[in-house]
Amino acid sequence: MATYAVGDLQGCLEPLQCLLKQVAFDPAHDKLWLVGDLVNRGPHSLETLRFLYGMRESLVCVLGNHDLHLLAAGRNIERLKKGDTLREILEAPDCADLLEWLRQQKLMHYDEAREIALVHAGIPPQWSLRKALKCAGEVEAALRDDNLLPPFLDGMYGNEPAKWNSDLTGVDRLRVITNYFTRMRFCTSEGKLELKGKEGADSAPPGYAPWFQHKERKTKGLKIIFGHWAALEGKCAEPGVYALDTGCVWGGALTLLNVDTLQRISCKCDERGNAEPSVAPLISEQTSAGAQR
Ligand SMILES: [Mn+2]
Repeated sequence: MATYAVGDLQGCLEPLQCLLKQVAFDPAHDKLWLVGDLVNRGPHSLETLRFLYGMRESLVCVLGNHDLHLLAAGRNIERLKKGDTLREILEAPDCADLLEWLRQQKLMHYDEAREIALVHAGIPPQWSLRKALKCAGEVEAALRDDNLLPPFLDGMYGNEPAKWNSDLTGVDRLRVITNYFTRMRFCTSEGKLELKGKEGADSAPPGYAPWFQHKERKTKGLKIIFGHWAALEGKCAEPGVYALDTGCVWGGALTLLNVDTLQRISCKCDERGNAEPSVAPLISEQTSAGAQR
């Protein structure tokens, strides 16, 4: 019985299958945690979603911004943008089943025994574990509620409010929670978001820093696995914080992390997000918590 976490798939099925084969993944006994962004941009979004749906009993999945975009486009196909590769899902005969499964997934998973959290983008510095779980739960409840889902999906886009405030209500409240969990990279120590920057950790605008780097971050001591930030190239110097997006869809690699041993395996990808067959998966050990170079 092993538990693995895998980085942003973005419709890259080949490298996922390559890695699962490499570790002899057994869906009957092993668990796979997904950091979200299962689909979009890559070559096989529909096949990836079907593959995951077929092994859903073995998965723990948190949603990313692209997954929420798929759910919103499922309500209104006009929301598809240039570069999106989601149309094949929306036109598939099993679309309803796939999207119904997707909306049941979480924004944050917490494994109590291991004291590890799984999120797509991050947890803002001003939130404790308890607060983060409570806020994630509010969005998860909206996703599962037939009456709350449409106004949430219609109103979730946008960068404001930039900062959490417990007095927020309605869709504004859900939007800032969603932006923290699924889009955040840089913020202030009070959790004011800067959502434009996508470059590396050292490219923060003045007054901002990567969410995990703030000294007073309330989830210090908790292990956190996250994706979303391909420019980090899987590197995060913050102890106990594990970056898993290694940009498979951008000609990088897909990375699988053994949650218990912290061993990483990567499958190199070509610029279309397919596995490069000539390159054997790279295995790297992570002995100390944190620094992964
Ligand atoms: Mn993302």
